[in-house]
Amino acid sequence: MKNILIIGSTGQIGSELTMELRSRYTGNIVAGYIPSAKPQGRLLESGPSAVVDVTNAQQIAETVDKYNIDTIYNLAALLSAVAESKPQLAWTIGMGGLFNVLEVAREKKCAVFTPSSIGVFGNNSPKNKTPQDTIRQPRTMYGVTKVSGELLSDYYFIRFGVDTRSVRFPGLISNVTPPGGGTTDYAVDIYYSAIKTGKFECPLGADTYMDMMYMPDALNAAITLMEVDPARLVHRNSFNVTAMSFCPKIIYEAIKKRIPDFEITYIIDPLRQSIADSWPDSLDDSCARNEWGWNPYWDMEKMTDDMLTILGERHKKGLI
Ligand code: AKB
Repeated sequence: MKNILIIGSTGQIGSELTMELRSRYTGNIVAGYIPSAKPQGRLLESGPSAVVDVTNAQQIAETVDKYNIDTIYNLAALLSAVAESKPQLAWTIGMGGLFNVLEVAREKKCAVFTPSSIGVFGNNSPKNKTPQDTIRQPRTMYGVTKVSGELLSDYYFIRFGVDTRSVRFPGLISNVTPPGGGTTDYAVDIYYSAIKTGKFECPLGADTYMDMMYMPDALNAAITLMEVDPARLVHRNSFNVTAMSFCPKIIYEAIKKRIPDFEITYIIDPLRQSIADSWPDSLDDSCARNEWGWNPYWDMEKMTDDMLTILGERHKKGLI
């Protein structure tokens, strides 16, 4: 049995991770949310939920006490592009929020998972097969909060023994809750556009490579890492993980094989393009593979079949 609090449970990762945790564990799997993003439907009905704003340490502590929480998944964050338009808020949520979570975890002896990102890397990092331990000098507020978050999480482990663990997620692709304000979002939007209109305006150049992952693998990564025997971990905050690397041209061609009339035009968004250009083309995730058995199931072809099938069915029913 486990008692888990998910902060940011209605977001892109949270909405699926909460359901996955509820399917795997008995105990209180509490969906933490802010009042403007209340859980709906199955997320609301299948387990307890509570207002938990990550910037409010008292709310976190009270919920941890009430449900006897042993593990916190801290998913609250602004994604990379939107963080550039609201850098102060990105810091308040990303770092202020993490500090609150770590302090509560220290006092109440919880384990903590906080997603990091390929955004920790920058123009000075090796571009291909970017290693686990290398230069992390991002020039975005998102990247600054993620690097600082990794350091702070390691500090809480070394100094206070808080069981902090994390992965550097690449772009996440899902057919459930859409992302908002990320640089990799095009790789989700392209599937919706293919199904809904047969046309896509791509905000990134055709040859812009980045790492990506299908959501079921991402959920598995987070849960597997939190389950593994800590004696196996050399690293903690944070592990490179990846499942595939592609550029807009390649994903367009994969969709066009299945929808021959699909069209793409490139209308570059300079902010997203400059962020994408500063991120790795591909990651080396061998430390995650060796230390806790990371091994993704979904590649681009399987994911494309699944995305188009699921979105196609939902479109026929008028749901998207
Ligand atoms: C973003 O694009 O901001 C995120 C990420 C890769 O961290 N999806």
